[in-house]
Amino acid sequence: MADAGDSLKTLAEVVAETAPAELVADGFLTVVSAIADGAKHVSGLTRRAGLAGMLGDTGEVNVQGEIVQVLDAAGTDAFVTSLRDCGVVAALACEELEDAVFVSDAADHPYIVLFDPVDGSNNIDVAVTIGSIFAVYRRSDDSAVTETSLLRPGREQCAAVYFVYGSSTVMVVATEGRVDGFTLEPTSGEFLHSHDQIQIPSQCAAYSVNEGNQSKWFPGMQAAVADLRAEYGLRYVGSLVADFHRDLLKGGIFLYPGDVKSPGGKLRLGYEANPLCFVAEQAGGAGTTGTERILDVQPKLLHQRTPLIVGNADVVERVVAKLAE
Ligand code: AHM
Ligand code: MG
Repeated sequence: MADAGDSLKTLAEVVAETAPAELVADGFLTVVSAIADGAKHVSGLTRRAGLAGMLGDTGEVNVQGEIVQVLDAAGTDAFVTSLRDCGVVAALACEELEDAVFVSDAADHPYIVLFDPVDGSNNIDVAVTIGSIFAVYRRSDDSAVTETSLLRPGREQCAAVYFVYGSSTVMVVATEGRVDGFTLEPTSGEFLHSHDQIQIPSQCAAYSVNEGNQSKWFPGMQAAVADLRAEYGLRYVGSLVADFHRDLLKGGIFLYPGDVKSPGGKLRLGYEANPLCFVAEQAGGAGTTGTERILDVQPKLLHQRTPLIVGNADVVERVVAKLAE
């Protein structure tokens, strides 16, 4: 029986045809392929986690103060290796590593990548959807790359990529004005073009927040979520990338606010908020801290955290207005 996948374009074909010409000329396909290769490896480990020794933790604590899961460490190794060795990445930074990795200052290494290798680590051991998230920048000039070169506002991203390792493995690639989805065909190992030019649906279908934190929220956020609760259903996976992916395809809003315990929020600006807000904006959505567009925040620290509200633009606006009351 013919499979629908037989007629679908590959990731390489779509990127070559649709990515901005100046990116393609500068090796963009090489970066995207390096990211995809790492993700295929992580997807394979995820699918047989309990058989491949990928459950449990390493006993170590990372720079975020979080216990490192075995898959976090394996994912970090896979993506650091594929990006460092791909030949066009100047520097990279990862949620799991305290320091950035500097690869080359040569002009033919024009890309900088910030990433979360395994998002939703708490869900690994219970076989719930997890993912990986990437922010891609072009160097602003040919001068030596330092940690300051990595502290870029999200609006300067040239692309953002994420993966969900869920009921299928899906890759989403966003460049200026365009978002496409690709599904991993397990037999050939190819990502095939399954979601053409994604736009967030105009109707918000659900809100997504850890309601267990309600007592710690500031009064404005309590009022804003009460407003959402009165109108929408609740969906919360507890893996940001999975919650975001559902919102992108079905309409929705995701919130992880600051609270009295962590006023600066939990999620990371560079590895999580910036890339997902870039995707959201290219798909017609919006992302904010509550007072500022996420993509305009000037990072001061590599591992900076941020409050995050992202999804349907009109509903994000409604939350911002409630917070300002
Ligand atoms: P991480 O697994 O990369 O450390 O990400 C943090 C995760 C997000 O995926 C998710 O949205 C959030 O933390 C869930 O937090 P909580 O368990 O506090 O609701
Ligand atoms: Mg994460």
